[in-house]
Amino acid sequence: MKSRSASALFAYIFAWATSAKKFSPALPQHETNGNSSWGSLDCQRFPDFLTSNPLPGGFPWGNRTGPHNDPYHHVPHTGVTRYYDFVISRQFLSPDGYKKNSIVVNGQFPGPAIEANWGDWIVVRVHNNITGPAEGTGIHWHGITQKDSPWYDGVPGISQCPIAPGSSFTYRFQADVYGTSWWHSHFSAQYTAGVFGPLIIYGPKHEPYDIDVGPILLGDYYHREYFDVLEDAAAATEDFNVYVPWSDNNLINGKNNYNCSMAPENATCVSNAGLAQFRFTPGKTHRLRLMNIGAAALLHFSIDGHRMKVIAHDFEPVVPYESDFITLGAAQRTDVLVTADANPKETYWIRSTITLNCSVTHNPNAFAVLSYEGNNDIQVPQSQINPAAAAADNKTFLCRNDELSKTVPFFPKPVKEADTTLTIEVDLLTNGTGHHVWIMNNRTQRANYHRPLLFEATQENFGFPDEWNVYDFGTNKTVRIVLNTIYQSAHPMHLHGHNFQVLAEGPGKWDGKTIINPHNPTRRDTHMQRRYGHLVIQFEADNPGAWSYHCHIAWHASMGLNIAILEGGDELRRKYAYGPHARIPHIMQETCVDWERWSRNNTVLQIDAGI
Ligand SMILES: *[C@@H]1O[C@H](CO)[C@@H](O)[C@H](O)[C@H]1NC(C)=O
Ligand SMILES: *[C@@H]1O[C@H](CO)[C@@H](O)[C@H](O)[C@H]1NC(C)=O
Ligand SMILES: *[C@@H]1O[C@H](CO)[C@@H](O)[C@H](O)[C@H]1NC(C)=O
Ligand SMILES: *[C@@H]1O[C@H](CO)[C@@H](O)[C@H](O)[C@H]1NC(C)=O
Ligand SMILES: *[C@@H]1O[C@H](CO)[C@@H](O)[C@H](O)[C@H]1NC(C)=O
Ligand SMILES: *[C@@H]1O[C@H](CO)[C@@H](O)[C@H](O)[C@H]1NC(C)=O
Ligand SMILES: *[C@@H]1O[C@H](CO)[C@@H](O)[C@H](O)[C@H]1NC(C)=O
Ligand SMILES: *[C@@H]1O[C@H](CO)[C@@H](O)[C@H](O)[C@H]1NC(C)=O
Ligand SMILES: *[C@@H]1O[C@H](CO)[C@@H](O)[C@H](O)[C@H]1NC(C)=O
Ligand SMILES: *[C@@H]1O[C@H](CO)[C@@H](O)[C@H](O)[C@H]1NC(C)=O
Ligand SMILES: *[C@@H]1O[C@H](CO)[C@@H](O)[C@H](O)[C@H]1NC(C)=O
Ligand SMILES: [Cu+2]
Repeated sequence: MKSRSASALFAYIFAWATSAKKFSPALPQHETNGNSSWGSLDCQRFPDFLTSNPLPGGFPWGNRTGPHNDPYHHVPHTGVTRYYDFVISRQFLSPDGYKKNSIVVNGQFPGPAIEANWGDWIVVRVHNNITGPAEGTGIHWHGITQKDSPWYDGVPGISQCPIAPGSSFTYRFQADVYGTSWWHSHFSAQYTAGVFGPLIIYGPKHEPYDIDVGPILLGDYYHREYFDVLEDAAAATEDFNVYVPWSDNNLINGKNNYNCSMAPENATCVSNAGLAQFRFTPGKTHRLRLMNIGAAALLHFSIDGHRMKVIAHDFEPVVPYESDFITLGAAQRTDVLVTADANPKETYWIRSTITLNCSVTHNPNAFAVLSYEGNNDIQVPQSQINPAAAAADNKTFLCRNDELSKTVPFFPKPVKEADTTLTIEVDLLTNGTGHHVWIMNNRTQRANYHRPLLFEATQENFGFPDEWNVYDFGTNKTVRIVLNTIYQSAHPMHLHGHNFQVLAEGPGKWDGKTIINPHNPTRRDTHMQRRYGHLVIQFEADNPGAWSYHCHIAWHASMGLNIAILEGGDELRRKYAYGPHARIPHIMQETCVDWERWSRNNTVLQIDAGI
């Protein structure tokens, strides 16, 4: 059941769209999404800010507007802690009608939203109940800086040992930035099995709107279990269609339809399982929190008959700009405002489309249905794609983000002189045994689940194995990293513990001098490195810890496209060293003991880089 052309699929969806009238999903919510209400009309409502613990003035950040509400500084101290309980286990679900064994949190696909106000503390108890087979886990809070809590970053082999099956672990960190993000497993490629969900932190607004629609989770989806897909990506094979895995579908809030005659004979599959639905209030301005939670694909988002205004990328507010479509690489987020100014009696397609030039899929097109409040007879939309959105692929065939000159941070920060510059060449290597591995300056990365880098570094162990790919920046304050890729793939590069400035992005190698908007370059925590291109980032090394800088394509990270950054020099060792006055919580060591014990009696199949 391999390749079917995109146009044939489009014809199928079009036929389905025009033949049906009333919008009616074939499967109930609990069969598609388990205990999750995402994508249904009675999904949870999102406030502008959490009022359950009102503070003076209602807003914990008071009247902060203007340059003082830079999300990365002057964090308010609310004294409020938000508690969450996650139980991770396997469960059969049919998000797009195809029944598959998923790994989910609290029986929900996608997982539950974490919500907090800027400055709150977030405490999440995670229980690993993954059985049949059992495996480790670890949860990353994407974009959170984890200042003074680097051990809660959730990366097995770098910041912690995996949480052993049957064990629990409690993460505790401050919501020290605000805006839209997500949490996800960082154990191998486990998040692609369903271990992810939104992370929303309310903060000051720099652009007014009326209604928070909440998260819209977009991304490629695979019918095979993640470990099987991973085996392909890691296989010793010449076949490009094996080591570059094909996704089967593209989902919006955990839903889309699938043509089951494409599925294997023995699959349990229902066509027209159901699409996600959204409601607008006529005349009001809505905030949509778009996020790409997929494994690999770069995609385009648009809404028929509506314009979008971009107000933030990742956790960074931007000077607002209009856009016909939004481009999101894996792990990127964009907040948009949409005014409900179309005919309220009509329904409209919301579209998310995988760019076929950047990744391979059996179905690039995801749809959701938008209707307006007051319309109680929701029909299948007949709307046409906005012409500029239809041309999106032509504009992004290089697999890149919007022009850097267009994405201007709302809180300006000029480029400083870098104290140190690291230049890395990225390439794909077929190694001596015929496996494909990504190399960064000739090294591919592999983490050791038993020896997290953070703990080793605080014990003054410096003889790290080559395969940990460690770069120790010591006490440098301003670090610049230049990536030049000489291969055809594009990479959404994510840095932990920081947001970064994007100094330059373009074809070929960086010339060593070009900087776009040097007085205020783009900032975010994940940015596309285009095919055969360069990406130059710079960050303030103000966060002692061990931080990964990696490609967020799950299969690429698994194939070693990571470096591990050490930051802080003596401060890192002084602050966090083991010993009688250790600031690393004892639970970190216990987690390693549990993992040690479990892995002695059970085989850990680490066929990849581990993160
Ligand atoms: C589904 O796919 C099959 C096989 O590729 C195709 O023959 C059929 O027309 C499609 N179904 C619909 C409803 O388009
Ligand atoms: C916030 O602004 C409101 C209205 O402008 C004002 O009444 C109030 O005193 C201000 N509060 C603080 C803490 O500045
Ligand atoms: C799903 O929700 C039901 C009803 O609230 C509850 O009994 C059940 O335990 C939940 N399932 C999981 C896996 O959390
Ligand atoms: C763990 O998962 C099993 C089935 O996989 C389930 O029966 C059990 O209730 C789960 N435990 C918890 C604490 O959710
Ligand atoms: C369907 O058949 C294939 C090939 O024999 C097998 O690998 C797969 O596990 C089967 N799937 C199910 C759901 O039985
Ligand atoms: C992507 O687009 C470029 C330019 O149109 C083309 O040269 C290249 O072959 C395309 N690659 C893929 C994988 O489609
Ligand atoms: C995309 O570009 C191709 C080649 O230039 C052109 O034929 C096609 O019409 C364009 N598509 C759209 C939707 O603009
Ligand atoms: C090639 O890479 C694979 C996957 O990382 C690894 O298992 C294998 O040992 C490597 N072979 C050589 C010769 O280094
Ligand atoms: C990688 O290794 C090759 C062969 O050993 C060498 O020629 C090349 O200079 C190395 N590249 C880098 C970036 O270190
Ligand atoms: C700065 O970083 C470089 C590596 O890029 C390292 O060699 C150097 O020792 C660091 N300098 C200080 C002062 O830590
Ligand atoms: C590990 O296996 C041994 C031998 O089967 C058994 O005695 C021991 O209790 C097991 N330990 C754990 C932690 O399961
Ligand atoms: Cu990549």
